[in-house]
Amino acid sequence: MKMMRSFFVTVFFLACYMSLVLSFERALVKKAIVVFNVGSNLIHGSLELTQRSPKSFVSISGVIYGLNPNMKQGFHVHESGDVRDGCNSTLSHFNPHQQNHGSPSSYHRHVGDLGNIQVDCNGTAVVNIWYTMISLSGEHSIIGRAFVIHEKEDDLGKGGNEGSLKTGNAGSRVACGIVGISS
Ligand SMILES: [Cu+2]
Ligand SMILES: [Zn+2]
Repeated sequence: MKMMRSFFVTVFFLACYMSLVLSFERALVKKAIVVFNVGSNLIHGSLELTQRSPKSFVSISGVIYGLNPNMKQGFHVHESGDVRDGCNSTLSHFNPHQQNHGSPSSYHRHVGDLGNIQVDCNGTAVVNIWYTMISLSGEHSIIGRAFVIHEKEDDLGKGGNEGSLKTGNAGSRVACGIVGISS
């Protein structure tokens, strides 16, 4: 009789545990989308973001048109997805750990520092890359924040001046898009 009881108690707790795990799994975002529909009318395109699990890298792929031919242009995740004043109201680079600006491979960097995108001679950037630090869930989640493309090249914090350690001297914000959950 006692054994029966402990068996049912064990089954009950296992079931509770499993449903908890399953609901956690359902809450995870695995696919997101960024449409560059704010800023310059000439720039358009979108990026697909995928992440297998909260600890794995985020892969980003897509094409952006209407950029500056043969240039590198700064590319960041900014803190907010508020575009009421265009890309200017998306606040600064997403920086939950109060670090200086850097490159995607620096130890000291903003979580939102994604470096530059390379633009070809037609003004098109083909993006096919993966990044660590950013995530689609948890503390480093970028859902609801914004991807911003800048006018100029990001110096990755190596410019030797104050601006370099804040923004990478990438100049004005030419286009941006909010990170949304994929349909
Ligand atoms: Cu930026
Ligand atoms: Zn930064």
